[in-house]
Amino acid sequence: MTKEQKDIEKKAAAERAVDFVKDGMTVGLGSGSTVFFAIKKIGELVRAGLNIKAVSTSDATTQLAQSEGIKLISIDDAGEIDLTIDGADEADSSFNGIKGGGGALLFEKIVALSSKKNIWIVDSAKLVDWLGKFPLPVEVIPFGYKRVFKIIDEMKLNPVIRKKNDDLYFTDSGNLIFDLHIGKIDDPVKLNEELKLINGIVETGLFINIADTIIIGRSNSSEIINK
Ligand code: DER
Repeated sequence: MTKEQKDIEKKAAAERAVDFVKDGMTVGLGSGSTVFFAIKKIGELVRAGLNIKAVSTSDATTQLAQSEGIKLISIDDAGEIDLTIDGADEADSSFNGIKGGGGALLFEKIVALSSKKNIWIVDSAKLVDWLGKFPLPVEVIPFGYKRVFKIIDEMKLNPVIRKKNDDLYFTDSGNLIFDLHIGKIDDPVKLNEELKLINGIVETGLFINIADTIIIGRSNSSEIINK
């Protein structure tokens, strides 16, 4: 699929997800190129009178939401979030997925876990039979990161430290990302548990049992699947 075709599907899925946003809601805004279309649509509706509060998952989303005139509140002021709309890098038929391609996995997971309902919006290429073709991002604190790298390397999970140009990539929380080139992940639940036991790993991009609904762009239409 070309980038143009993917963008058409992303937009179709994103705009369908915005139909679930209702007046008075507190809405979690994910991050990335698919959520971009949802934030633009929500911005349009806000300017036409929709009254919502939103919680952002990244600096980039904060900037975009502010430029669209969407009222943002902190996650701690939000209490329970009614609905979060986010993208994913891969999603399987058990509604598990990989996120963090854009580096926002930590805040995205915290916002998702604070939400009554989570909708993922994806182009059709992201719906997969099994997770792992997309390298699994894990967020690691900089202190002692080489030790964490060695442990993951010894687990044969093929970590690559994410870089931006030639420099280390840092997340909005000042952490590093390791991208794990695993290939087929046979047991995502077990792998997530194993990784989270390693001191220094802050969060993994495995989102297990979090999405309630996945909206898949299909050409310029969309399909909704519910758990
Ligand atoms: O970084 C992230 O977790 C993003 O949400 C990612 O999973 C989806 O980004 P995309 O919509 O740009 O592909």
